[in-house]
Amino acid sequence: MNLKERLRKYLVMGSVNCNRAPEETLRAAIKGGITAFQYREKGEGALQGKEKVQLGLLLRQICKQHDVLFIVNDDTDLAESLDADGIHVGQSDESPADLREVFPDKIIGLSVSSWEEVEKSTLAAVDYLGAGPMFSTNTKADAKNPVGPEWVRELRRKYSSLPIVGIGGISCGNSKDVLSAGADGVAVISAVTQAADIPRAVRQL
Ligand code: TZP
Ligand code: MG
Repeated sequence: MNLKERLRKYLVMGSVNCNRAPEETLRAAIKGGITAFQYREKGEGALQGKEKVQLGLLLRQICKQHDVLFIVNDDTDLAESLDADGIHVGQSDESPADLREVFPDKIIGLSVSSWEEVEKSTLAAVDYLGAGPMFSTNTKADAKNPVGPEWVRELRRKYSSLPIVGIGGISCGNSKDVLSAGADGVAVISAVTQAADIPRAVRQL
């Protein structure tokens, strides 16, 4: 599978997003067919220090067993110690150019929500873009305003071959709008973590 295919169904989560054990949520999502996972241990009540690493090791191991791509949000030390396949950063995190120096071989993902953000980023150091928020979301407290699938369409027009995933407020009902705008995949938190039937939700994305 190439990177675009591996980003088709991308679950993002940490312990605070789960209403059951995170490893059970991840296993159920894998059963449904996720292709990528991002460990994003963030927000109020998030695990810290050793506990954050412990849970990361467990989730990392599960992804390895099932050949699911394992990406770490933001934290370079954690990406290193979990032997992650990649790291995902936002606009106020370490820059992709600096990350590329430290991680010549890891996948680097960058969130972008406007042309201004694209222009100030070194896209040559980026393997895929996270475009969003697509729709309104309650999951991320400091989420920017929704930019809609039109943002994916604009990015795709300019970057014909760069892998792009939509993120933010994506559900089983609206994921097709993101994909038909040109995204290679959809990244979701609540559509999967809060689903009554997780494998079914993943199949419908
Ligand atoms: N980045 C932009 S929106 C968002 C992140 C991490 C939250 C996505 O969560 P949900 O529940 O899929 O809207
Ligand atoms: Mg960040």
